[in-house]
Amino acid sequence: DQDATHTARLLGVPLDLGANRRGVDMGPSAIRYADIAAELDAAGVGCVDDGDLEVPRLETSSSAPNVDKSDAASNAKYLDEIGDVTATLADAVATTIDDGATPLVLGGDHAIAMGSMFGAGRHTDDGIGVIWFDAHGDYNTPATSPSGNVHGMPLAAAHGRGSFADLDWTETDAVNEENTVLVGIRSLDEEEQTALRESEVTVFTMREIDERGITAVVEDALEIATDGVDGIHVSLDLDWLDPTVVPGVGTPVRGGVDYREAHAALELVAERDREADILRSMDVVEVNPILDRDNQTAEVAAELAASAFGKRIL
Ligand code: 6HN
Ligand code: MN
Ligand code: MN
Ligand code: MN
Repeated sequence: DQDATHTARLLGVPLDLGANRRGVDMGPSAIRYADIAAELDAAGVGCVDDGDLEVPRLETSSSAPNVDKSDAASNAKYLDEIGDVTATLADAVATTIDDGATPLVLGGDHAIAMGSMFGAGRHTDDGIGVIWFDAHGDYNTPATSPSGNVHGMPLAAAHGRGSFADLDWTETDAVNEENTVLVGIRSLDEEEQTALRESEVTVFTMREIDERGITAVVEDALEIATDGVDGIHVSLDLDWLDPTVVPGVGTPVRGGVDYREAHAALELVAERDREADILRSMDVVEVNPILDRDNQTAEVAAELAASAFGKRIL
């Protein structure tokens, strides 16, 4: 008997303007094809599919990337277009939560997490915590990013860092820095490292997982993320896992968690949610079907989302 209490609402965001490799725009289709609805159903979770958000496409977009390397503040490709998508997604996520359901946002590149977090943070008294499962920190700002790709910046945007504080579409009050936890990190740019060190963010690198094991680390992450907040947003970048398990990601980094560790982590999220109803929203991002083999990365994405929403073996 499954006792999950959520209704999941699937929201596809086929955005790829935040990444340097094409293909993640097909992520929502691939995850649906991997039968995420059936996975959630097996978890006893009601699932409504709200379809895909309309997003600007590179092919039909008249605008250039808008990148100006000489001006630190505008070193972010397609930031205006991504800002529009972010604002639309934030509204959709906030409305879904107000309706009593739990948004499960399917990416798309990781830039979309800005919309998820801004929406999840609305209408809260004490703000939200975030658990960020990723190989990367995604803590660059336009001024620090070596690539100019916005998918390397969403968490810094949520904390209102750098020039993100000045943009009218960012909502930076509700995502609490001290309740933000990165798990499984193994690739940080130099200035990203400095920013994280000086922040109140907790970073559990792969080293902590090696030393203490995934369950101890995720228990700690949950403790920190849920402390005094109205709920948490869980952001799952598929490149968190080892590339041997998930070939279909655009920015693979060796030495990630394996399939069982990933499941254990997301099952712990579900367990804590059963105890204390902490899960406010989730996104699953960076699935790139062009680089995938037999849709296995999308299948892993669907399975891990179901685990987070309460799928149990017994
Ligand atoms: N992701 N730190 C690199 C950058 O370009 O800023 C990589 C970012 C990867 C982002 O995987 O979501
Ligand atoms: Mn990543
Ligand atoms: Mn990421
Ligand atoms: Mn719950």
